Amino acid sequence: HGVKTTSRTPNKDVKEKKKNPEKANEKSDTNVAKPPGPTTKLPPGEKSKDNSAAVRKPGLHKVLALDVTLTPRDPNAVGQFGQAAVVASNENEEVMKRWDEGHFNVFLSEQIPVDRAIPDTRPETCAQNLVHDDLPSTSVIFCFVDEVWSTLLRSVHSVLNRSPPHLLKEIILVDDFSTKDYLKKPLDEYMSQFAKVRIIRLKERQGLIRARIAGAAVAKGEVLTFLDSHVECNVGWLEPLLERIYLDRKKVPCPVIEVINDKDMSYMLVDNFQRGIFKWPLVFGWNALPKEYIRKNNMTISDPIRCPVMAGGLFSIDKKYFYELGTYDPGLDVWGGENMEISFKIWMCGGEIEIIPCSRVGHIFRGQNPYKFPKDRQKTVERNLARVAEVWLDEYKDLFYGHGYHHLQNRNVIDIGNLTEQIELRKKLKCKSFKWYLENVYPDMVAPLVKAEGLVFNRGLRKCLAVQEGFLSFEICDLSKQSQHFNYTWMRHIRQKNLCVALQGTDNSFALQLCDNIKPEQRWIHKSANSALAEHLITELVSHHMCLEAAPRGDSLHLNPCEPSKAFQKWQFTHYYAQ
Ligand code: LR7
Ligand code: MN
Repeated sequence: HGVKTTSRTPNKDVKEKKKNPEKANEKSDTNVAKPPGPTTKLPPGEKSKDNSAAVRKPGLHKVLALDVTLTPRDPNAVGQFGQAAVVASNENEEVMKRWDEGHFNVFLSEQIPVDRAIPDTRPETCAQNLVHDDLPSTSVIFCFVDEVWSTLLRSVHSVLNRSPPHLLKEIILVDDFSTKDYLKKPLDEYMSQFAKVRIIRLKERQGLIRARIAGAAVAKGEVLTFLDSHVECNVGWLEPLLERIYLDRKKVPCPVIEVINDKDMSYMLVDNFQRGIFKWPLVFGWNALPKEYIRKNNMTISDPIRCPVMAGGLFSIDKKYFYELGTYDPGLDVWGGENMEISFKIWMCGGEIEIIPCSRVGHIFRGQNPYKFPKDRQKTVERNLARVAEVWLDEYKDLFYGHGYHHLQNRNVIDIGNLTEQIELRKKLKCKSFKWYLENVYPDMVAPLVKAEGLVFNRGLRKCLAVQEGFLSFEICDLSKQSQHFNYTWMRHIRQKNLCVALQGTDNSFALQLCDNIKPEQRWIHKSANSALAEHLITELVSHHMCLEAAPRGDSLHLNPCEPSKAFQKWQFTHYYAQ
């Protein structure tokens, strides 16, 4: 729960789309990605350290398809042109041995040039698109902890090789207290070849959220571009992102995230028209834009796609704007939830999140995090999400807690830290409500505030639950009587105003109590129509199944062992919104 499980499903293997690389008769001096590597030669095109922009007249130009690797030094190298690479069967053991270093094919990655070419997967019109001559410059920020050497280098090279130099202010590597030796001196030495690359070392493990904040703090570019440390930026990736910010500084553009296969390292295309969404309880996912929406807006495959939430790792944002938004909540730890936080914050406080199809970056999707969590992984992510829910979801936070996170509300057990500053920030920025966000940004999201409501009909008794002078009773059902109206909430409460049906004391009696999210005696499980105990109200107070039952004379309520066919244990609400 609450853990990002989405791995993108690629649609086609791009190599089929691509013409065969012409044979070049260069010598094979492949820059293999073996650590520690400082002795390896520079790929061509990276020798010049100063690429300061010539004086340009403001105007428009075609997106620069800068790619020194279009005619790579070694066209026959393993994995060249983003193709799948195979490992000889006698090397399989080695592959498995190295796998856990990064939770992908580390062995293979080392044999692939750090500056390999990848297929240009942009929609065809992208190369013809015009962008402004005077785009803002960017600092590219890579945070990493114990990243694999070859992928870290390939990430950096892809930015150096495929970004117009005058737009790339610098590359900032934020080392989040890595434990590997090759990321210390050898990395310093290797990166010292590149005037634009700076390394920042955190003195203790901060997690990716605070590591990004640390990177932003020293960045000199007008725009911040965050990337994961195992990516390959594609041809022409940068300008379309910067162009959006140039047009409106409150736009937060993301590239299309393509798939670098974790087994064979091939570069794979993903489906068009995908946007980032979330499902309860704040689980990120991809989903295709509704066909109608595409038609209604006359969208082509290269048009920006508005996204309710971003995946998290890859985006550009105007630096000043990032600070106006208060960066990230620095109380978020290690990994997870920060993509929800920044997404809600951007939309609710006046910005926009877009995927830009003309900007494409490959990312290695891994089955597991290859680094340690200082505390329990699950608990870390849950706590982060609870912070986000408390600050941004308003009354909808019940939907978050109601989807398997009831236990998170017990602040005696789970300390989610102080939220005052975050709540103050939201007020200061005069951000809109979560209701506004749902209605305007993510209208196809189903988010009923209660699971069911109306009369609570007992099948055996054929009467309805009612409140009379503060006590529970039964009456002839009458929709017009407010005393018979109850909500069945995400907190699993049977609720009328601020009163909840509760099991009281040890003598099996019932009462109305002030609703309290933590008390198990107020929680009733009401199962879906096609389960064995459908319509029953099962108390959460005891571990074995005990059900709420009406006495046949209708003068009292009891708690009895659940029986699937017992009509006096069956309760029905008038309207159901969710199960
Ligand atoms: O403690 C840490 N310190 C770090 O510096 C933990 C991680 N990191 C670094 C890490 O080395 C990596 O470069 O932070 C980066 C992201 O960590 P990953 O690659 O383990 O994350 P992920 O790709 O599994 O997860 C996605 O969700 C995260 C939620 O917190 C972040 O937002 C990631 O950036 C994000 N990645 C993407 O959006 C790429 C596409 C994945 C999808 C969907
Ligand atoms: Mn990642």
